Amino acid sequence: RQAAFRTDLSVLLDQVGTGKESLSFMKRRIRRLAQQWATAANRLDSKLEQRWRDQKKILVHVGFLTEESGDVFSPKVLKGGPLGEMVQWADILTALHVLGHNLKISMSVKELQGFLGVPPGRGSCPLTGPLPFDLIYTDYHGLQQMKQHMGLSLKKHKCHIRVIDTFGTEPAYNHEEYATLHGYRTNWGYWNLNARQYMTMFPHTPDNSFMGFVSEELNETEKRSIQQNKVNNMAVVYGKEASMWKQGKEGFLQILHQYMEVHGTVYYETQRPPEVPAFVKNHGLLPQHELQQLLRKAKLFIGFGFPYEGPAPLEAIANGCIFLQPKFHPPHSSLNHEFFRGKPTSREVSSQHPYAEQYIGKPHVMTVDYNNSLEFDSAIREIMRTKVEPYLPYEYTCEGMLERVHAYIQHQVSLHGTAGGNRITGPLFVPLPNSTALVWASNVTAPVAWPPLSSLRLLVSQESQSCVEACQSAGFICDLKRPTDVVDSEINHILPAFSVMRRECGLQRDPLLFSCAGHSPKYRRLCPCRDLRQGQVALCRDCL
Ligand code: U2F
Repeated sequence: RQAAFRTDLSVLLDQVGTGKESLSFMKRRIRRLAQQWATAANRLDSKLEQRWRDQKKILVHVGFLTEESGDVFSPKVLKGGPLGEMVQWADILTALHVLGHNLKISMSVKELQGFLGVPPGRGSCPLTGPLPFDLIYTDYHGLQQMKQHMGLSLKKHKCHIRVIDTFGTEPAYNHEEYATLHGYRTNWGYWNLNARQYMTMFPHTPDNSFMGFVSEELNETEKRSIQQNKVNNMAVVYGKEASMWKQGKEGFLQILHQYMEVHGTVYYETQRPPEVPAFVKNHGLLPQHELQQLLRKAKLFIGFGFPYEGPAPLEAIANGCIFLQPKFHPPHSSLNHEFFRGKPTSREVSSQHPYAEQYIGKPHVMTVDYNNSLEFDSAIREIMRTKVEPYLPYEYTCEGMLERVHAYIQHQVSLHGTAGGNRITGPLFVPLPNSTALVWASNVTAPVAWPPLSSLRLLVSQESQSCVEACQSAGFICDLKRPTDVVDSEINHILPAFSVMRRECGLQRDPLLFSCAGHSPKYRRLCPCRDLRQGQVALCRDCL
């Protein structure tokens, strides 16, 4: 069946259910953004020019909100706890509904069993018949629950699963045997999925798919009125929980206070949290739409280093604030920071919000060393002098998210670990030049090609450089998932690469180990990169 765009969200709102603060939060968000989604649906509809879109049967099983996983998030919704995940799930549900798919939503193991056709009370009895869904969106908690309740058949149906995974999973952690042998085993990884099946909150690593979420887009009238009503000396602090204000913040808060009126939205029950200095005007935790109003007036949104990689900075920038954040030197990662420890990635987080730093940057984002009070002081003065317009990258608009999710659903059809997808044969790599250079693929065949091979560029990294960096520095994005011919027997997530000492090329023989992220001083990586759409990094130019 052909999928038809939907602009009425009432069926979706009923499906989400009631009885928990998390669900109420998600429904308030869905209602508030309904008009934006409808406009975006109409725009994408005409952009796609009647193209055929398959209607898919989709199950969304939100594992972290199930009682069976402990649901630690719901009780904290009104108390300053994490909301980023709920923002994202609300938007995923809306995108799937608006795109016109046949959606079932499960928030408990019982509902999951019901939808999968596993008889209740026979928990470990595997699903025997065919999978009644084309796609299942879940998270790591949900994956675990599905393993328990689908037993062996999970293996068979694995390619239909998409895992919403905030911070991402790198191939070396995902590959069970490799992770176990080489010290990459964590609580979360080792599911042996295709790394594209993990869908992240920001485009962290091209090894995974970027799912994202949305932020409100302003029309021209709203933009003008915001710019007229900006209060040049008003700052809002990023941090809704008192613990985010703890320790070592006094120095730069004092400097900030010399120039600006400081506002906060810190949750409190009866008394002002002692961590929040008296000069801060604390509004308490605000409903999302009231936070947007506050951000419309403020000139500066200032991060203290935590939470990492949340939605709020994008909302602030979209409402015309400048986002000031600390640079992390050395970068934070699972190797040196408690928060990331055990997460299946060794990605180096260079600041509180690397996406804001690397994809948006000045004048909307300033990333400075907070330990250097001169640098901090001059940043504040620069912010007060700088005029900025509200800005929202296309990939975080409703239309951008719909476009991306549409492309994934229609094109990412056979995501399984072993070969398939694009097959590249023949001499791919010409002799290595001393400097990084583009090398064109020749003798290429591609039975199934998405992204199309026209978007492919080959590139050689420097020693120690990953393919993420090598492709990025040439204005491309890494797209390392194309099985190449085997000439090497070593198992290593750095391959394909050129060994500097041995002066020889090694290609990757295990499709699950293709990793944009891998790097080593002993190797120069061979990096398939692809072109990208302006403001939509997940898609190549000819990918729609
Ligand atoms: C991130 O989670 P957080 O929930 O801490 O992320 P934030 O950027 O603070 O914001 C989430 C939403 O909270 C809303 C705001 C954002 O959309 O509009 N909000 C609000 O409604 N009222 C307020 O007073 C203040 C904010 C990240 F998203 C998670 O993935 C991480 O687990 C977490 C820890 O790094 O950080």
